[in-house]
Amino acid sequence: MSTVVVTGTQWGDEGKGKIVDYLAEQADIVVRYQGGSNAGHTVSVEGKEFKLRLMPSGILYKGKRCVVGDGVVFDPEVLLNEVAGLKKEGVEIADYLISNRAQVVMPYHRLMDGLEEDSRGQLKIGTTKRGIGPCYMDRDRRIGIRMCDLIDDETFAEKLKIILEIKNRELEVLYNHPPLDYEKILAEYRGYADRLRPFVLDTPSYLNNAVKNGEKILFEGAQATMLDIDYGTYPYVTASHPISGGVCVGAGIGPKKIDMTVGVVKAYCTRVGEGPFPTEQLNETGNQIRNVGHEFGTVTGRPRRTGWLDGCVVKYAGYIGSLDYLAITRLDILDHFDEIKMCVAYKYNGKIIDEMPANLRIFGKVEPVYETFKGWNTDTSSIKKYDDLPEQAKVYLKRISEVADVKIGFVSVGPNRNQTIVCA
Ligand code: 2SA
Ligand code: GDP
Ligand code: MG
Repeated sequence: MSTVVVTGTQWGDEGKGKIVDYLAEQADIVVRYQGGSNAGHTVSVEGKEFKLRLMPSGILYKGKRCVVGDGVVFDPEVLLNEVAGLKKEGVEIADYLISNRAQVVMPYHRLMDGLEEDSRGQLKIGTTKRGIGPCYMDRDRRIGIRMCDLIDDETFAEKLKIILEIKNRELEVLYNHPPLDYEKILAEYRGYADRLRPFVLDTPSYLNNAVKNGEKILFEGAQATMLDIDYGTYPYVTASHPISGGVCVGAGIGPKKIDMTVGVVKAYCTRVGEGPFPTEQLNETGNQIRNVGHEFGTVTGRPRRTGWLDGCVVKYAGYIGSLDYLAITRLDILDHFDEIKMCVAYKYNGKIIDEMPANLRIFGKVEPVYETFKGWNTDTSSIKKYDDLPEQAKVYLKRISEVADVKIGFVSVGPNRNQTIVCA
């Protein structure tokens, strides 16, 4: 397979970073195609933990090329700090490339993300406040600044002048906020431009040539299907397309060039931020999952909401993303539960419903229909073969695959590379 896409099937934090890192050994190039520094992808290598935000998770192997694609909203300060941090940890940074079409996250995006969140009342989303939504919004208003603008001194100075006037007006009228200083932002971002210029190029042409030459490319999704701007639990979603289709628009690769799609499924379910979550457990079980699984936001440190696996969500992600395989992660976190539940259908007004409700008032009221599984009460974290997993764990995994109607490709039983079972 020369092109593989890895996406999240739930509400994020399924362990995409771990699976991408595992698969990256076979890849030549690893590409991020959407989102930005809202992502927190944790990768453990030889006991050391790396938290990646903008840099693709292939960076921890020597010699892999990493690409930040067109669909990413790119915060230069975050990436430069990330590179410095990785170098400090002794990671040898090979090639990394940034699309000349990627939108740049500006200080007013981060500022407005926070101001808007605080003024939205019941429509508060619980964003990461990294400027993601405001940056995509400016792209769509066609007042965004792209990397090709940033590295062109004259264009950048002109665009920033006009756009900052608009932004300062909005800051004053909407939030009674004092204006941001043009010269200060210009100087700061010119500094980033000088450091990043050598890495900026036309990544669609680079990637399409790589496909033609038979190189192996791994596309790394951030966030997940249920946070997709169109297919997720709108409006409690992020502002991009984390689904596999997002690769086409976010990396400039046509659908015919995608060979394989892998959806990452956490063996239970979590969500950060607001919005409905039918299988949420606001009880001792939920606390137990959070405590055993250390479920806290990688970027913001927020406690994650926790609950049982929602098979309806995984099934939905399966067809929205044309998934070939599931990678089921964090099975080991369920090792010591006497009883495990999985939602296999939704009931609304007493009737089973087949579709994922678009209307959040309905989605907020669906009743999960649960199947109950006996726990396996066995440590799975050092198991290397599917056949060696406890029988009860296999019953649970088989049922996930049946409900989702997608084959299982991988089972992960710990954060490290060698805690990955290949099934297909
Ligand atoms: P945003 O900042 O505009 O993308 O927020 C919109 C919604 O998307 C959710 N979102 C996430 N959900 C899970 N994990 C994410 N990354 C971090 C992590 C989050 C953190 O790895 O833990 O540290 O809190 C992520 N990024 C965005 C967000 O919660 C909103 O619901
Ligand atoms: P991502 O955003 O989807 O990459 O996921 P996060 O990095 O935010 O959260 C997943 C966490 O689970 C990280 O700390 C990973 O190191 C860890 N992880 C991944 N797979 C496994 C697994 O199978 N078992 C355990 N115990 N931890 C895992
Ligand atoms: Mg994460």
